Amino acid sequence: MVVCYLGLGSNLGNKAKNIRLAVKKVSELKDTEVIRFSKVFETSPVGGPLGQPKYLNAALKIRTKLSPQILLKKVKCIEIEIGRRKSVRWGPRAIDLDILFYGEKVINRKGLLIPHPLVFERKFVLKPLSEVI
Ligand code: A4P
Ligand code: MG
Repeated sequence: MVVCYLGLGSNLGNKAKNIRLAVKKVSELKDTEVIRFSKVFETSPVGGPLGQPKYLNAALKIRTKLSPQILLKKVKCIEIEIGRRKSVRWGPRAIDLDILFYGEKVINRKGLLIPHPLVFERKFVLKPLSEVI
């Protein structure tokens, strides 16, 4: 089992419900358990198109036997199940699920960067993360 941290963000639709549903779906993943869940914070959008709605952000501490690639695939599936559609970079989304850390692994591949880029610069990631670490 590896300890991982996930970042969650939503700024479309029923944001609180989207976050709750994402947590439930992560907890139902095979060989994975949720250890801690942060409070949900309302945050102002950083980057992306002007005038996009405020976000709700949260973080999860999980333990998993899934490899980083499989975990990425699973969280991308959860995003689609919750109604995420293709949008502009950093644009509004029903749910965004990012793998912030995967144990102590550093991964630098096309399609998978761990630690997640900009983690250390973004208050909307660090605040919830600090509650579950
Ligand atoms: N990808 C690479 N590494 C990872 C990883 N560690 N975890 C790839 C998850 N995905 C990873 O992501 C694009 C591609 O990144 C994926 O196909 C995956 O293979 P995406 O989620 O489809 O697109 P995105 O979210 O628009 O891009 P990105 O770069 O993940 O953006 P961020 O960093 O997630 O920022 N303001 C507030 N207040 N709150 C927010 O939550 N979020 C963003 C998006 C901008 N502003 C925000 C917030
Ligand atoms: Mg993302």
